[in-house]
Amino acid sequence: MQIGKDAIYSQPQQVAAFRFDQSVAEVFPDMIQRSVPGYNTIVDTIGQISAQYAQADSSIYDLGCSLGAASLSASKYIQGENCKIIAVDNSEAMAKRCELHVKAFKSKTPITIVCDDIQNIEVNNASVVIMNFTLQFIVPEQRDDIIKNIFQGLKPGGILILSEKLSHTSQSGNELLIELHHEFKRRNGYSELEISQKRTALEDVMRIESFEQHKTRLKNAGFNDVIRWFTCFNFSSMVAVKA
Ligand code: GEK
Repeated sequence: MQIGKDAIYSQPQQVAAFRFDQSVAEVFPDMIQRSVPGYNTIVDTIGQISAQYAQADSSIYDLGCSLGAASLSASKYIQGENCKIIAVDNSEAMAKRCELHVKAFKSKTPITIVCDDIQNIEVNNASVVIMNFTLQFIVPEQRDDIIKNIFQGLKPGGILILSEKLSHTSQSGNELLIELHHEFKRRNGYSELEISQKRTALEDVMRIESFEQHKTRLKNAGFNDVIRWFTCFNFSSMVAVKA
């Protein structure tokens, strides 16, 4: 499969709200690696954490799977018997490309791709649920129900791996993290125009929250422990454990 370079915002344009359409799916691996600090480390470690918590005869869900990077990492590391991975994305362009991508690999743990909204998915018999930078694209009012649904569908001892872009609670701290992230993007070849047009496109689509807000939601849903295992600038990943 050809992997293109992300030049979506390289020319001045009337910026529309960001969508995970065909043009984004085509350049997605390049886009996410140049935009999310530590993306490769996060994806690889998600596989390792999944292997540690995957229980025999259970399901692993990857909600908002895009091209299936986290699912593939989990399938590479999981050694448990009778595990299956269910990878979900509501973008048809992503799900179709994910199908092609995943087909190219063989592993003990099969991956099934479902093109649907996370909100229509009933999580069942799960030992691991992965949301790698997906919750941030769901309107905040619907996030509590999604996390509760995940908690209900997890087996005892199961986990949710939740990666998110975060806001910081003090304004000056937040500005520092934003500037460090923009510098990361510049060093990866994005121009000032690309950075600012992308920011505009994401303004209403990606509504970020602080670590404290996420932790409170996870605890309210019933999770016992929330471990923040990765942070670089304003990007973090956490593991929430069901006792
Ligand atoms: C990775 N996890 O590479 N239902 C289903 N999918 C959704 C929904 C929804 N309601 N809203 C958004 N998505 C991936 C990266 S990208 C993160 C995840 C990013 C999907 C959307 O179509 C997109 O594919 C994904 O969530 C978010 O490990 O681009 O910053």
